[in-house]
Amino acid sequence: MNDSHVSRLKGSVRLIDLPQIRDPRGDLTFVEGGNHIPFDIRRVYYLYNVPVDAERGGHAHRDLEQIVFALSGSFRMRIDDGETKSEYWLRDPRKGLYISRMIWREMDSFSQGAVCMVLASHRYDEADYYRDYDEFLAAVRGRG
Ligand code: T46
Repeated sequence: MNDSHVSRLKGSVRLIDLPQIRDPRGDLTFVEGGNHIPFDIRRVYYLYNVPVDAERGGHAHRDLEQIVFALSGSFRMRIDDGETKSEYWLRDPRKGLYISRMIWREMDSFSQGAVCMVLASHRYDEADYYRDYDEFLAAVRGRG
């Protein structure tokens, strides 16, 4: 591992804190385009009814940037830039995990009733995916 790879993962994957309005009626958090999010939001999707033993992800994106939230419950995100691996447990709806392009991600350990919401920089495009890890590694190391 060298410093350039460490800093690539540091800059490419980070937690984003959203505001929280505390209220006895229930808390409120909001997301503003052009303020909290480092890209224009072109798509929102969410995962729900996820079995606790499910494994999702297992891919990287050529261009897509995303921010992943656990709106309810919790799950683990394993992150890999081709050199450095890390993991995040998402369980706080105020904290989103920003993931830039060319980062492999895997998701597991979903709690019962977990809801994952994702803000994405582009509309869905299967051609943007690396779904084969070796192909991703070759690309990220400059051979793809
Ligand atoms: C990611 C993680 C967090 C669509 O038609 N439109 C969409 O917007 C999406 C996201 C998926 N799909 C179709 C493509 C597949 O036929 O839904 C099916 C399941 O997609 P996938 O296996 O990619 O789902 P996950 O949960 O493994 O991954 C998704 C996102 O694809 C991915 O970008 O980072 O959630």
